[in-house]
Parts: sequence; structure tokens; C-alpha cells
Amino acid sequence: VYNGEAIATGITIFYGVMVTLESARQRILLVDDTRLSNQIMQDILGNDYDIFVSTSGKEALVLAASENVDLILLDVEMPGMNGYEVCRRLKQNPYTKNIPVIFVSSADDVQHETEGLEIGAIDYIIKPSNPAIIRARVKNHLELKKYRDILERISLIDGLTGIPNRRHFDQTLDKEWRRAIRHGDVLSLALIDIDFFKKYNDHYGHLAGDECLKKVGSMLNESLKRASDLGARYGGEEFVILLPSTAKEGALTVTERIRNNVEELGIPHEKSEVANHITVSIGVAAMKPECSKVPSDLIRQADLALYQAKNAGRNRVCS
Ligand code: GH3
Ligand code: MG
Ligand code: MG
Ligand code: MG
Ligand code: MG
Repeated sequence: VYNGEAIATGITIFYGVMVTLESARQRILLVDDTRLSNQIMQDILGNDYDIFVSTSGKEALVLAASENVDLILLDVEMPGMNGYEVCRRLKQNPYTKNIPVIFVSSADDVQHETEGLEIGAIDYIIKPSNPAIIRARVKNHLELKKYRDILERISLIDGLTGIPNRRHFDQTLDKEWRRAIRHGDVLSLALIDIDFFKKYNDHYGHLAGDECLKKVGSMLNESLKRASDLGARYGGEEFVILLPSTAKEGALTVTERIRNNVEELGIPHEKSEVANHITVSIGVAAMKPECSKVPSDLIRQADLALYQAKNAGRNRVCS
């Protein structure tokens, strides 16, 4: 579960997994066609960080996209693709555009430095430079990167339940929708709404209501098996799940398991009109995304199914 105090000390909990950002060594990619230059930087920084080395721009682009690095030290003059071109490509790729780049170059004129910064580098180090200064600059930039990562993660987590929030869900739906169009794949979505939750709050109080939402939220995420499945808090007492590459039958299996798991939490609800414990109603929609449709079509369809589930007596899954 989410813990606000832990976040203040640099520890954040994401997807139910503890991520200790303080203790993980940050990763630096060194890019220079001169092996000796890479070796010098490695000697300066290797004690404090995990170092990846590349001697060409092409190789650097692959490493940057695959190795999850936190900072890139990039030479300007290199045969083939020069540092400016490497930086431009890094900034165009959604997977690498947020990795800070520092140019390291012997070109000490205003034009070179200006161009490097305008392309999007955060700093420009003129070599040869003093090792202590390099260490200090790198440390400052990595510190900023660390807090930017923490903020990004917090912005995608629901503060009450600790599960992904609406913003996270919207981003993922958008991404999965486009992926499904590219692959001609099917996408399922389910809206989950707690039954008679207003009565629950009225009877047990809002704090108990909040505890109930936390339990349902964590149970929801524990019920999802595939790494690509996403469960999020949609708002109020509504949750949503997204099941990529899953047709309706599969979605019905998953959601029936969830409906059942919620019942088995056995949270007492003596004012409920369907049971004496907390239950949920679930609306399922499955769709093969096409250019003529939009993601909200999928949500609307699930919402209609949810409405049916409510009208048909609640504590059930409809599609
Ligand atoms: P139905 O079975 O038709 O869904 O009835 P319901 O009472 O669950 O539906 P309604 O939409 O009328 O009420 C939802 C309630 O959820 C209203 C609000 O008090 C409660 N709620 C929404 N967000 C929160 C929250 O963050 N904490 C708590 N404790 N309650 C919340
Ligand atoms: Mg060079
Ligand atoms: Mg509701
Ligand atoms: Mg309602
Ligand atoms: Mg409700």
C-alpha cells in the first residue's frame, strides 16, 4: 500500500512493489569514440554509478533505449553519427527523451555549446575538465533525475488505495488502443462499481468507507495475472481494468473471479440490499480497435453493461 511518509524519504511503492530509489545505483551511459576518454570518465564515476560504455552513436541509441540509463555523457565529434545527431534522436524517441544528456567536448566555442544546449542537453562539459567538477555536476543532474522519476511515479498512483490512478489508466488505454490497432488485436475493459456504497458510508462512516476502497483496490490488483493487465481507481467507488489481447470470454472469466474475490473479502455491509457483505457490479466491453473508433467507445460500452448489471440486481457481471 501507499505510504506518504516513505515517499518523502525517497522510497516509493508502485504497483504494490517496493521500489527503493535511494539504494539503487544510478546508471550512466558513456558515449565517446575514443576509448581512452571513456576510460577516464569511468575512473572518475565508476565508484559511484553503474557505467555503460559505447564507442558509436548507433550503439549508444540502442543501449539508451534498452538499458534504462539515468544519464548520458555524450561526445560531440564522432565518426558516423555525431553527438548532436545522437541527442536529436534520443529526444525524438518516447523511450529515451527524458534521459538527461550532458555533452562532453573539447570544442570550447560559444556556437558548439549553444547548439548542444538548444538540442536539449542539460549541460556541456569542456574537456579536459577537473574530475571533482565532473563528479559534482553529474551528481547534481542525477539528483534532479531521481526526484523527477519519483514525481512521475507518484503522479500515476491513487493517493488513497495505492493502485494506479485515472491518469495512469487514461495513458495506458491510449497506448494499448494504438497498439491494438497496429496489431489488429482485441481489447477488453471492465468497469467495477461497489454496490450500495453510499449506504455503507452512511452506516459505517467515511473512514470505514476509505478502508473498504483500499481492500477492494488491492484485491483487484492481486486478481490480475498478466503483466499487461492494468487495474486502476477510476474515481469515487469505481474501478476499471484493462485487459490487452483479451477477448470477451477471457474478460468474463477474469471479472467473475474479481466479483467472487470481493465477496470473499467478507466486508460486512448490513445495509446492502443484495447481501450482508460488500459486493460489486461489473460491466464488461470487448472491442477490436479501429481507426473509425475512439477509446471512449470502449468505456461507454462498459458503462452500459454496468448499468445493466445494476438493473438486473447487482453483484453480477454483464457484457
Ligand atoms: P449503486 O449500488 O447504485 O452503485 O449505489 P451506490 O450508493 O454505490 O452509488 P452512488 O453513486 O449513489 O454512491 C457512491 C458513493 O461512493 C457516494 C460517496 O459517498 C462514495 N464515495 C465516493 N468516493 C469515495 C471515497 O473516496 N471515500 C469514501 N469513503 N466514499 C466515497
Ligand atoms: Mg570524439
Ligand atoms: Mg458509482
Ligand atoms: Mg451509482
Ligand atoms: Mg456504487
